Amino acid sequence: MPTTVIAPTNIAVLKYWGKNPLWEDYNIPTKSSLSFTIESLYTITSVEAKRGSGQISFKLNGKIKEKSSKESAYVIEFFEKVGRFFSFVNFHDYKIESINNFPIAAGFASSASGFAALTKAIVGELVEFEPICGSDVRVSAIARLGSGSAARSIPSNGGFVIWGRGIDFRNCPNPADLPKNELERIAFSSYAETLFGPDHWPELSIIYIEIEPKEKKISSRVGMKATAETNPLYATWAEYEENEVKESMISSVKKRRFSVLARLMMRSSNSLHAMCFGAYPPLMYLNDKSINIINAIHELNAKKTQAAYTFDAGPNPVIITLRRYQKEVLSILQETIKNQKVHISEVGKGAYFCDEHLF
Ligand code: 2P0
Repeated sequence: MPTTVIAPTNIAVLKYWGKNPLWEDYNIPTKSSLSFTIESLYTITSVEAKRGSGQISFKLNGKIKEKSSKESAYVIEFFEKVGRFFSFVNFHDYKIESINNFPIAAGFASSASGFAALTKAIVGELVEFEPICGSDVRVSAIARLGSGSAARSIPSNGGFVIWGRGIDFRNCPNPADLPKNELERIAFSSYAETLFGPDHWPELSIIYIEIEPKEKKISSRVGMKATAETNPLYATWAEYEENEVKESMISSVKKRRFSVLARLMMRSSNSLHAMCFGAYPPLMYLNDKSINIINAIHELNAKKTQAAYTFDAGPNPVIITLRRYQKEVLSILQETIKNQKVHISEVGKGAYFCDEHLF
């Protein structure tokens, strides 16, 4: 029988955008990020491991993914990285099946829930992980090797999550120079943890709008590298968010101060897209509908702050509001964007094991 996990996706309000150049292979970020766990967008993954030589079969949303496919390449690369630290992983064959309940790669962080579900299922399936992965901290750092944002979908309590950068990208050792134990210590120093569970702020409501379900042209992985390498303001921005924004945002959530959170998160989203536009050639993930949403929300907030938007590497907005404002926010959104799919969710828990299997 396989091991099956459901992992929700997460939406960052303080964004991850760029890897520590020396630790790029390990997805160690240049800066910390903060996210909410989204209850209703998730991946379900079943994994069965048998003694073998590392053969992987991977089915995604009902279709077998050939070895040459981009999705399989990511999964194979992930196993290779995990196998560097935990060699027993290399001595099994894996049957993997995964289903997402939302569009892939359109800026709704499918790699986050995908790699979180896969990691937790592998850890649950291989008994050798039992003494190693006693807490979510280690599982989160392993998920990070697959995709950075996946680290934030692991903490079981979900809610409002911080993914710490672990080391400062401007002053850190080169992994090539380190003995194995030191390399391991640093590689596992960047992980995500729940700061406040989903019950902390039950009034929060998350609205996401599918304005563009198609796959984005430039992946986050490629886009963040281009931004870090070609935007001369990049390092200053990363340090600014790490040192000047992070604590204020945590405090706004701790005290449930919606207007402060709203301002900080909209500014963080805007500055991410400004960073992208400042890359060369410029990267543009937003489209005219995204801009209309931004304008409509600022207009709505002119009297009283009722909603805040955030955009990942795509044009689809995720809007955070309070339940008492939800009706008005939805009516503004309907007027601005007609005939688009609108979904509403709550902040939820993190990844968990499930008894219903996909095969
Ligand atoms: C985030 N995004 O914080 C940011 C905001 C997109 C924009 O995390 O290369 O797919 O696999 O580590 O995790 C998307 O980046 O990138 C992302 P990899 P990932 O949610």
